[in-house]
Amino acid sequence: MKIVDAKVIVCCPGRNFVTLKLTVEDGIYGLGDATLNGRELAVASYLDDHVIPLLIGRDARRIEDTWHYLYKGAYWRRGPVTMTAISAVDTALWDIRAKSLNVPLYQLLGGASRDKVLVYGHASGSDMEKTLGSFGHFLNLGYRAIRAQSGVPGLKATYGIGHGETTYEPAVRDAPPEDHWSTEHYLRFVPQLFERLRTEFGPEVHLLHDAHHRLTPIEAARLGRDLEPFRLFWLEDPTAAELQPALRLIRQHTTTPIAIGEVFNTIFDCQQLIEEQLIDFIRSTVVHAGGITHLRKIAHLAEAYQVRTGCHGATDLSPVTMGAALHFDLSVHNFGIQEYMPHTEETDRVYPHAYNFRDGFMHPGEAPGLGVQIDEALAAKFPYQRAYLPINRKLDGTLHSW
Ligand code: KDG
Ligand code: MG
Repeated sequence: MKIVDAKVIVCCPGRNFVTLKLTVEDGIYGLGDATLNGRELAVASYLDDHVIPLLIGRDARRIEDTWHYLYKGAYWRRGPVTMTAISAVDTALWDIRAKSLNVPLYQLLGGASRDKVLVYGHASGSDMEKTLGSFGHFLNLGYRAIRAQSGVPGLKATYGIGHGETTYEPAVRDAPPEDHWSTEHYLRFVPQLFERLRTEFGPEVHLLHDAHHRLTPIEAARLGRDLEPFRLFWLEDPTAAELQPALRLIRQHTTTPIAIGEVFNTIFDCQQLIEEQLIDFIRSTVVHAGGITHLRKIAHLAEAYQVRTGCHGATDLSPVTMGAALHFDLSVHNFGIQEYMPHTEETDRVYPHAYNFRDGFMHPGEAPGLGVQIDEALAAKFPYQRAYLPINRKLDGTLHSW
C-alpha cells in the first residue's frame, strides 16, 4: 500500500486551516490536520519542502515506523511546527488504514470504551450579565458542561470573549490585536462570576474556566482556593507550564481540579505533571501532540496516574482534528471530556463530516476512517489570509501572556 501522492491544502473558510491529503496506490486517501494558529505557513512549508519528498513510495501501513522516521530522522526533535507536521502525516495514515479495512477509526483503537463523548461548550460575554445570558443559551442547546469566560470590569479587552452568543474567534487579519491585563482586577472578579453561575444554574452543570497561562503559581493557587466552593470541573492553564515543578505549589494549596496541555507537543512536556499527579486532565490533542500515535502514549501514561484526557477543541483545530479527537475520545479508557466549538457553516461545507452533537454529547459516526472529507474545489474558493492571535499587555504596557 504505497503512498503515491501527497498535497498540502491551505484554505480560509472563516479562518485558516492547513490540511494534508495522502493518497495510496488504490486511490484511498487520508486527511491530517496541520493547522498551527497564526503560524500556518511554517507547517505547510515543513510538509511541502521536507516531509512530502520522504513519503512518496512509503508503505502507508507502517504508521508507527513512519512516526519515528519523521521524529528521530529529523534529528531536531519536538517543537510545535515539527510536531504539527508529524501529526498531520500520522492522522492521515490512520485514516487510510481504517478506510482500507472499511471500519471507523475507533475500531482500530481498541473499540468503543463508552457510547458517547461528553463535550463542553464556550459561554462568554463582555460583562457578567451577558456571560450569564450566554451560559443559559448553551444550557438550552443541551450542553452538560460549559466553560465561562467574561469581560473583567476595568479591562477594555480580555481573553475568551465571543462576538455573539456562540461564536468566538480570536485570530485577526494583518496585525495582532491587543488585550489588556490586570491580575488584581481578574482575581477579584472571577470568583464573583462563578458564585453567580452556581446560584443561577444550580449544582448539576459542570463549570469550567480557562485562566490561559496568565497567573503566577501563587496567584493561581489563590484563584483555585477561591473557586473551591463552586466545585469547578476544571481550572485550565492556571499558569504557564513550561516550568512543570511550578504546579506543585498550586497543588499544595487547592483541590480545584487542574487541566493543562493544549500547547504541549510531546509526552516530555507533561511527564512530570502526570507522574507527580500535579494535574487532573491532560489537554493535548491530535493535531499538536504528534497525532493519534503519540497522543495514545500520553493517554496511556496518564491512565496509570489517574489523570484523564480533556482534548483541546477550539475552532482553530479543523474538523479533521475534531473527527480524529472523537475517535480517540470514544476509545481511550481514561477519557474525561472533549472541548467543542462548532465551526462556521463555510468550514463545515469545506469539511463534510460524520460526527454529530446531541444533548451535550458527541459521536464520531460510523463512516470508515475519520469520517471527515474535504471539498477541494470549495476550499480553493477561500484562499489563505494572514492572521494573528492577540497579544496581551498589563495596564502599564508590559507584555504579558495572552
Ligand atoms: O489558538 C489558540 C486557541 O486554540 C486557544 O486560545 C483556545 O485556550 C483555548 C481553549 O481552551 O480552547
Ligand atoms: Mg485553553
